[in-house]
Amino acid sequence: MRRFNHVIVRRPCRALTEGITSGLYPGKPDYELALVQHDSYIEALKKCGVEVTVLPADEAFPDSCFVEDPAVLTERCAIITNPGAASRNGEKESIREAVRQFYPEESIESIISPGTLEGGDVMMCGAHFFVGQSERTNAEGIRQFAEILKKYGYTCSEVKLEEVLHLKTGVNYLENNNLLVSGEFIEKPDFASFRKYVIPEEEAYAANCIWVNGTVIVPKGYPKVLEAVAAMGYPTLTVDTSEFRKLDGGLSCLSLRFYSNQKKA
Ligand code: CIR
Repeated sequence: MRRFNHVIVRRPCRALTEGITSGLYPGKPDYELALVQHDSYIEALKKCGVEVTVLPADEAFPDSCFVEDPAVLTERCAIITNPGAASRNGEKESIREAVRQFYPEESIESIISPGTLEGGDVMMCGAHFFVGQSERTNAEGIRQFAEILKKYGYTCSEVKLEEVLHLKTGVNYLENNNLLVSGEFIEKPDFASFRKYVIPEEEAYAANCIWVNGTVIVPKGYPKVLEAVAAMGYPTLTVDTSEFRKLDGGLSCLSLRFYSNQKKA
């Protein structure tokens, strides 16, 4: 895996308290605490050796700090998605502006209606991408996504979701063939060839860890997952994401992690 050199994040907005939630983790996010946690998240990313671009808060979109969903950034192209959640669909416009700084215009692609797709449903494993068909990502979105990926020499396969919000809510790739799996993904044949660590049910939220340049960032408060990831040989960092969890958001949702040598001034 090539190292990531850039990360894009967006500051949480005050309207965060009105973000979409399944209610699985009850309570309204505390905006001030969310800002403190977001600062810690940025610090952890910087420790992993990436340059972090911090986009300003966007009050028009309560969930806009979850930048992973309106774009998928690869080494060869950027794909602006078409979020399936109506209140989030407009996030794609401002993320496109941010992405322009890092990708030439001809390699910025888009998913268009009636196709929908959210980045949380996309898991990159080398040159192969798993895509979840979910309430946010539909079959037409996946068809368009696969066609775009093919153009750039990537492959893609679909995973049907039954229970969780996004694919990466329940399964995450840590490179070196290591996969964290929980719930509905434990037995899926799609992931049979990976070395799997099965997340204990009571720590299901921590299935959403992120690999950043060899280090794995684990959400704070999940000792079994932390121990397991360390036992796999990874240096670890922890970040408290309690306020984002109330909106079903995890570590991956809060950033776009990618390689680009194109940064414009
Ligand atoms: C939403 O429901 O869209 C947000 N409240 C949470 C988004 C989480 N994003 C992700 O898993 N990639």
